Amino acid sequence: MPEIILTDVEGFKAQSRQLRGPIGSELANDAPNFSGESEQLLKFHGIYSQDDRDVRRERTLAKEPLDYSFMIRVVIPGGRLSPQQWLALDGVADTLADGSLRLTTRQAIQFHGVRKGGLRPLASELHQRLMTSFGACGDVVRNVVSCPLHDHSVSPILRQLPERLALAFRPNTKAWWEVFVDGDLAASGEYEPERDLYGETYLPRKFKIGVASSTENCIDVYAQDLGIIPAIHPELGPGYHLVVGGGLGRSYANLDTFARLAEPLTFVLDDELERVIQAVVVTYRDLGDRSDRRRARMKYIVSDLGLEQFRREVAARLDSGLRDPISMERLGEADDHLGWNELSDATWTLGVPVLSGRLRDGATASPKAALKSIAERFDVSFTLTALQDILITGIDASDRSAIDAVLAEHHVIPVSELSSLVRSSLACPALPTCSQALTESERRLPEMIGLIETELSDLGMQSRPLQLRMTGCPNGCARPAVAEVGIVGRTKTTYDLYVGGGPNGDRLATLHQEKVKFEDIPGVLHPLLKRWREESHDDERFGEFLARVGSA
Ligand code: SRM
Ligand code: SF4
Repeated sequence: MPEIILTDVEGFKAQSRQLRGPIGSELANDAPNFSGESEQLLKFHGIYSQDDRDVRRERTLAKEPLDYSFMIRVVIPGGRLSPQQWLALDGVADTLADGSLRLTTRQAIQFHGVRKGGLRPLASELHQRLMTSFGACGDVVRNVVSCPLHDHSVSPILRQLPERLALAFRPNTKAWWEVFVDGDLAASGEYEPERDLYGETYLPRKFKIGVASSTENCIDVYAQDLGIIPAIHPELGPGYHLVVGGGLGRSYANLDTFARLAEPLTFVLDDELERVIQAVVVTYRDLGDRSDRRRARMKYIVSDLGLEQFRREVAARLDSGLRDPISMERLGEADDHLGWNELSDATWTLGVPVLSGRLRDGATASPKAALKSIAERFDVSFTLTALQDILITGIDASDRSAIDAVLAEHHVIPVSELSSLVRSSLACPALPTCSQALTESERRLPEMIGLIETELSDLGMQSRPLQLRMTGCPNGCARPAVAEVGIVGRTKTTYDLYVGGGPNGDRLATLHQEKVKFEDIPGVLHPLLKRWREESHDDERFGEFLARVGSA
């Protein structure tokens, strides 16, 4: 057997005293950044070291230090926030970050541009409002995503599931609290043991859980390491389908990496849920590749072993065996939950679109100020969606017109006036913050939308819905691998164009053309769009059409 050489990160975790490492002492020094070891451990605390990539080259040439800052990601199970929490996050964006709140594709919030000196004040703000950034990143169970509109009154169990799972799979370590909130405790030198689920070296990599609706797929449940879909067993009654082995990241540097959709593992009853998920996580902890972080995700175990052998591994870690999966209905197209919706408890929700999830006030509209005013004046809550938008929830019918008026005063465009492309598009942050970006995404999304809309309108197809997702590299953070049109950064000036996924999220898009220049993308799409116009059935979606006829 060849010797397995573990990655450096495995060594950092093992010697970190439950994720403390040198972070505390480096926080106190004057440097604007941290050592490589601390940078890796900081991820577990939801903190990414970044530098402004717009000025990286000129600073390097001038032999000046890079412009370091930090991205902080806040864990928000199911995306649910009280108005007090929203106001605290809104304030932090202005006082400690770059003035924006970045709603993510996993119902979390990111702050960008935070300086080293702001890390502890920011953690204190979160702590005071019962929030944390711990576990938002790192090799642990990540923020649990969930369909935001599991009906309040009909399904309190589903509503509570993200929080319940977040608690069930949270690491024991108090390192975040100790390092960032109450530094004095660090002096005691005593550390709580980590729970067996994680051990001293935690998981091989991140682990993502998502709870879908039973009818539609707004969270992309098949892109999760473990997806949960509410269902009814013909004999046993209500429970959940569990699907495993999804993940969309790929790496050009490792051709053994690929996007993959989750497959059915089993059906579980509600009181079996944590136990079975724990067995899956333990299987991953034991069998995941700790010698190559690019191939360390659970999807590669499922793929390498095959689903049946993976099921046997999970069953061996359960004392009760694993029930066979039952047949599954196809989930419907993702509902973006935007606009006004009445729930069965007679409250209303208003879904407010946020392009690329970047909430900031600008010259033409001030959506951030509008949401702040709504949080201050009305008895409402907030729920972030996995499609980078925000819902105002728990609205009394009598407040509807006043809330519409606040949004109008701040020039927030009503959802009825948005094109389908604007409504459905997602883009990852990419440049200038993301260290892995090969090229632009969020900053050039409006331009790309404009180009494709012109193309659609020239073909007389502006009213046909089309789903667009764009990323600055193949890690796939805006999930382009399951989109109808996925634009994936390849080099500084080119993108790979994927087509044929769709809003049901159950089909991978296929590579249509490699290394296309930004401005050439609409032209490359043109023949496909034209065929769609000429050969599709009535309301056939672009992705369904291409899956039927092929994109060659
Ligand atoms: Fe992601 C890494 C942003 C959802 C796959 N992702 C990153 C980093 C932290 C870059 C880095 O490692 O230095 C990005 C931070 C950029 C910045 O400046 O803010 C980043 N990912 C995001 C967000 C903010 C994109 C967004 O537009 O909202 C999403 C935050 C989610 C959250 O709240 O937790 C985000 N990332 C995703 C998703 C989608 C999902 O989970 O539904 C994926 C694809 C699904 C999957 O995991 O396979 C995804 N991100 C990755 C990967 C590839 C992992 C792999 O399997 O190889 C990386 C690279 C890595 O981890 O080293 C990555
Ligand atoms: Fe960065 Fe790539 Fe993720 Fe975009 S897809 S945020 S460029 S890691």
